[in-house]
Amino acid sequence: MRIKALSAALLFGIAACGGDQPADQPPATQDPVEQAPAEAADVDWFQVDEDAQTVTIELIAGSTSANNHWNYNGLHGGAGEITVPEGFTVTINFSNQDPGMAHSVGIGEAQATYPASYTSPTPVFEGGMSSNPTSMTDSTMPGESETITFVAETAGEYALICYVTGHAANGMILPFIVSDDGSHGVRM
Ligand SMILES: [Cu+2]
Repeated sequence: MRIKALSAALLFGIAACGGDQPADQPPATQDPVEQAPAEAADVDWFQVDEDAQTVTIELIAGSTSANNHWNYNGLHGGAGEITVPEGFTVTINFSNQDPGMAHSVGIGEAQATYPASYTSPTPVFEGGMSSNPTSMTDSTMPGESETITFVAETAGEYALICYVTGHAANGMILPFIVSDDGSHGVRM
């Protein structure tokens, strides 16, 4: 009795040649758009006194026309970042240079998105909010200024927030970090 071995058949594949195939296909995976990391900036509106443990910030709402004037020192939409050391006393000299719109400022928790309106916001640090911050007619009006002072008591990620209806949701916030290692500065 013989066992017949089967030989494998050799198959020839014939590749179809379409001819209308685009020459340059997009790559299967694309690198994410790289955002330039924020860099330490030497700005004249941020001053630290290490001995006195104080920070003084000159903050101008509507300093430029960016974002329909709804910006702080030209920054909006999460751009820029202020860092102050935990325990330092922070004074914000706030003024409104928007030609036609009320603005305010208060220190609140950082959020991925900000609500369209606020009813009675409270600052995370006592004293860290301008007067009547939600009012379109009685917050810090064009040409007005106001100074607020608070102690940055607890390290964490916060934001300076404009509480006038619609402003924070439309980007009128400025990231604000309280560091636990003494670091401070502005990145943008
Ligand atoms: Cu505003």
